[in-house]
Amino acid sequence: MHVIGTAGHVDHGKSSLVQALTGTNPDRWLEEQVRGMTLDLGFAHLRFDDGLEAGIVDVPGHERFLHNMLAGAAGMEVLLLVVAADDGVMPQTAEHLQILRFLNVKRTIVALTKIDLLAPQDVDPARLRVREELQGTIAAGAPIVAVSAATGAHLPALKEALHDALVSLPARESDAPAYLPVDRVFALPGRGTIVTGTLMQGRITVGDTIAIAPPGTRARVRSLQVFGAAREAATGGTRVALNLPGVERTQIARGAVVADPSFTARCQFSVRFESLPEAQALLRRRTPVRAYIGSAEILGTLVFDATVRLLLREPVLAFPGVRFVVRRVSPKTLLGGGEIVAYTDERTEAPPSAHGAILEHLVRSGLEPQDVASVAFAANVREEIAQHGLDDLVERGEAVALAKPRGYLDAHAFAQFSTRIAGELTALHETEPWAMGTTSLALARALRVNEGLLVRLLNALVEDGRISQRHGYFAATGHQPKLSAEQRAFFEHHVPLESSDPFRPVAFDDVAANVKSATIEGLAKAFDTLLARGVLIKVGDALYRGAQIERAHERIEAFIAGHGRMTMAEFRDVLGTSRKYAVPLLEWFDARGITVRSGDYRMLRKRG
Ligand SMILES: Nc1nc2c(ncn2[C@@H]2O[C@H](COP(=O)(O)OP(=O)(O)OP(=O)(O)O)[C@@H](O)[C@H]2O)c(=O)[nH]1
Ligand SMILES: [Mg+2]
Repeated sequence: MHVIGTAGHVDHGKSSLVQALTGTNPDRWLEEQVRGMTLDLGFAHLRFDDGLEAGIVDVPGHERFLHNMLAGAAGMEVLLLVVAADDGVMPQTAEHLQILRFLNVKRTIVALTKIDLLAPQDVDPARLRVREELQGTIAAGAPIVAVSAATGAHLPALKEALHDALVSLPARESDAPAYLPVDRVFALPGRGTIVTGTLMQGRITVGDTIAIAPPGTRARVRSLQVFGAAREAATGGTRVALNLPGVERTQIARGAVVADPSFTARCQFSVRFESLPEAQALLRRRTPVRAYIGSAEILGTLVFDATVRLLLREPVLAFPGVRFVVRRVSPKTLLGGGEIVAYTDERTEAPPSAHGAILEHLVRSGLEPQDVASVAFAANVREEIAQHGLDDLVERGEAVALAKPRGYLDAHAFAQFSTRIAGELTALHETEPWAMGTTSLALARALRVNEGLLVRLLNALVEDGRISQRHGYFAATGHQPKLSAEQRAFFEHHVPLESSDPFRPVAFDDVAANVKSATIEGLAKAFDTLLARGVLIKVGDALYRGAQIERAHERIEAFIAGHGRMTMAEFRDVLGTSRKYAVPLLEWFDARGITVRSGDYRMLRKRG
């Protein structure tokens, strides 16, 4: 059997179409029916005249409920993409398609619905437009059936298209071990806990012992239903309800997996990962993510080394070939998806309990770095065990180590903080493009955090390459200060280059006074930027342009190369300047390790 899944923009008519096709309203919650909007996954059963059957998973279109759509998306093999004829392809139509390209969809049928709202002659143009808008997606080239759930027009044609798609699918593997991501859990009086989900592969028979993870327990299947009817067994591709007595309703939730007991839950996987082109700029060597695997949403880190690894905060029961999707932690931008290739942890169970206690302590501490002693105390373990656990968590990308003094933070708190910092810096660069960035003190004030702590956090961000630090200023990575036209004109005027006297500087104090009295916006910061970047250089009381210093440097090197050494008088003559400027300038070169003094002479400092 196979599962059909709906997808499409909010209000485009997905649930209405499922009801029209099956007679079941997939909006099973009262709130959904009152609001006329799908909030959570809905389920229905499609029966064909020839006895063929399929399960339908209906998803919410509203972007706020995308996590629910994701919980149902992995089970879909036939996609019923619903596009309202009066609206066309909209943002969530596109987003759903992007998600599904990473998962298990093998056939797509497009329902161009609500055609009763269009004049008959407008239906074909609408179909052409949608065909064009779907170019480059997994729905490109899919059959487009124009229908109306309201009038029932062409529903038989849609049903036939779905039938064709279903029968053309390869059969699911039933020899494989059972794997069923749980999407619904409820309890029935006198029966106990019932879980439902799409059996992705394998076979489950009444009486089987199955593993449930989390919580990592086992249970016996007391009874089993398919489409509301009791069965002895179910095979891959079937929507199944399992009665699991002895398992508390509260022990198990959507996201859990019911599977063959030979499987164990793991935290670390090597993966094949494909990023969405527009998400590439958001990926770092270690990128905190929300991973969607089966019906679960789990926080973790995507690590790009020689291979790509997915390190999860909680163990998940998955195995090579299982597909996944990842989103950013916040905002929840879709990043990409892929397939699990192998396990990379030898751990067969959840991480040692100390890890959990350590991480919990870090999570509770938020942005307050914790030292080993306080972690050991909180987790009630010896310090060396705490240290070992912390090192492991850092390696797995779940904790971040800060220096001076050594301290540890929860990686997700740190990631959120780094998003805040990046936002603050970007806003700052927009309002003051001429500034190098900002100081830790100014940032601490803006963010209302303690400066000492902030500096440690900033240093960790710099080390990660998430922000940059130059000359005491913090800036977004890649920020290049740019002066305004007025600022540039000011410095052209006040620090002139005279061709008749190319090494003549201006008095630093004069320029500083003019900067102060001028009314040009941001001038003082622009001045700082020019000094920090060496466009202007202060030597003693004098202010030079960087280009002048560079040329002076060249002349010194050329002279000493020819003469072996150079006196102060020679230096003055070479530059055609006066002693007043020559002395501080040569001392400046001494201080930078370009020249070295020996008695009355300067030589070039030997390199290396
Ligand atoms: N005229 C007309 N209205 C329709 C048709 N199909 C659905 N509608 C109306 O469109 C609105 C949205 O329909 P739903 O089926 O709830 O849409 P949905 O895609 O399931 O919405 P979400 O699940 O919230 O994303 C409702 O008011 C329906 O009555 C149709 O074929 N013709
Ligand atoms: Mg709906």
